[in-house]
Amino acid sequence: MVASVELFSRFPANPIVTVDDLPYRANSVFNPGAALVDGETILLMRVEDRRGLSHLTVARSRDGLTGWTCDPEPGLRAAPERHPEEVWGLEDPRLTWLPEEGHWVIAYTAFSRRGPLVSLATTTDFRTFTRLGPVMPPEDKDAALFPRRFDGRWLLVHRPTPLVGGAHIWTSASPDLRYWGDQHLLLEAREGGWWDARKIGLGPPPLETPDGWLIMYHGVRTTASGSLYRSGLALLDLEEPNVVLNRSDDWVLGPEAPYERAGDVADIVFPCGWVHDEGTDTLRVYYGAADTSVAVATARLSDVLAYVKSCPPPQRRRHSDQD
Ligand code: BMA
Repeated sequence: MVASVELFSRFPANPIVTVDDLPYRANSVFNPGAALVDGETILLMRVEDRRGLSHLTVARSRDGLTGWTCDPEPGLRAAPERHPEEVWGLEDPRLTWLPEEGHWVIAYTAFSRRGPLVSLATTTDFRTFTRLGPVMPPEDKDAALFPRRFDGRWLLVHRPTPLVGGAHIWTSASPDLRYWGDQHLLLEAREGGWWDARKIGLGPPPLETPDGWLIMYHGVRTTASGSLYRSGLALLDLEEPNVVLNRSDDWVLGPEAPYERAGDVADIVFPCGWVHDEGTDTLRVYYGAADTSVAVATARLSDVLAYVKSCPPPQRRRHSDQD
């Protein structure tokens, strides 16, 4: 199914946060997680310092589009003396509010000597943070938690990278956010010429809608001049989120604007957060542009759902679901 018009509109004043908006010197700011806290939109942004290592810094805005103020100091910085897995920094946070626990969970990439892995931390106010520690061994990234339990267990979406066979999106379940099992292959990268061949990863956390869990994921296409990062959509069953109902064949957001096409890493859009404004039915997707700045695109959630529901069910390449 092809959407007749572009679903997402770029905010005209993009990029909304650049390195010049930070109150301290850094190289770049990108790939933010997003949260709505007391009506204020919070971005937890990946900031790459002038060593090349990343930490996470908070920006706040009343309307989620303009008037961003960045905190004077990093919110969450690597602590390699206590957490050796963070030796090369913290990257790409995704934020999920857990009503049952009364706090946010941040799933982020800790860049260890053995490669990137998934770590969790919690916060209530985005001022103080508590680490839960690593939950997946390397190489594994692009993780986010569902906001509630299924059959008594939390569910984490993540993207391990095996030596062979491409990098696909999996889920793992846990009774306590600490011990994880029951791994399930959720969504496969396609093959050959597809925009999402060989390597995909979750974007923002799954969004609960009456039609199912909406997910946005990035797909990577390797070309002679580098990688192209674009994003597509899928819909998961509301009560059995390991069941994929629909998947877009087309990407819905790809590098087009100058700030997405040129930067530290060219031709990257990398969404890590979104906020749904129920009053206006507006979905705001926050993404890193060219690994250099933060941008936002908006859509009507009802249009996005109508589109994804018109997409076909996913095709499995193989019939055994764990190979
Ligand atoms: C991925 C991650 C992202 C980055 C993207 C494009 O593997 O490292 O943080 O935005 O590559 O460089």
